[in-house]
Amino acid sequence: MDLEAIYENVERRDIGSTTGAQTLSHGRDESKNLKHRGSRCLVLISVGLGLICVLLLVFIILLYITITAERDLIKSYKNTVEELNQTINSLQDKHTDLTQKNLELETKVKNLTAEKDQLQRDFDSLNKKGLVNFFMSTELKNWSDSRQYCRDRGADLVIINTEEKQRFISSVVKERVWIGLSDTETEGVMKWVDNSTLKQGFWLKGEPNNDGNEDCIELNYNREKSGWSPLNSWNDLPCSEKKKGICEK
Ligand SMILES: [Ca+2]
Ligand SMILES: [Ca+2]
Repeated sequence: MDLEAIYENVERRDIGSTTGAQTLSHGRDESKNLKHRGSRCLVLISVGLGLICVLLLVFIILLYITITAERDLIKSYKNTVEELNQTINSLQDKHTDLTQKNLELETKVKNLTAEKDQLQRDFDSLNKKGLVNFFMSTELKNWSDSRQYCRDRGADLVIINTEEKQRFISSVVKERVWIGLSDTETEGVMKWVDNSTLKQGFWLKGEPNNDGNEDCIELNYNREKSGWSPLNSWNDLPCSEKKKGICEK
């Protein structure tokens, strides 16, 4: 081998050695670039996932708020409906009560109308016979003052000398009232205000009993009283007791 060939070989080896080193350095740079790109991708993916998580969280919170608000609204509607139902039920009960009371009142009105009609017939019947000219005093007074009340009005306490009159007055009065009978002059001798003596009495059972000192006569309206009947309703009482009186013109 000559010298020129040797030099040529050496140059080639140098050139080959330099090219290999450059190739190695270039490979290292690319690897670094790849790693760098990978890190960026991971960061971007992480940020993207984080954003998605935040958005999901916001969405869930908004959904929860919406559902809670709707649930409260439904609850409120439900309460309102229940209150309305209670009010309707209460009104229905009141309506039923009022209907019942109305029916009862109608029945009472019918009964009172029938009673009034009957009294009117009795009144007309008595009027035809000249038996009616009664009125009741308006104040509670003792027997003498009640009599004076009647006399001041051109009348006197009533004289009841027939069953028909007794029945009529018993059916009219709604409280205990004085009649024109007493035994103030002589105990046990009953006299009417026209000074005539009693011939037929319509006494309650056990009366007159002059219990203590009872000289003035009342007509007791109380139908619940033992032994009471339209023809058994008189009682003697102390004349100082205060009652209304039945006057007769
Ligand atoms: Ca007496
Ligand atoms: Ca008595």
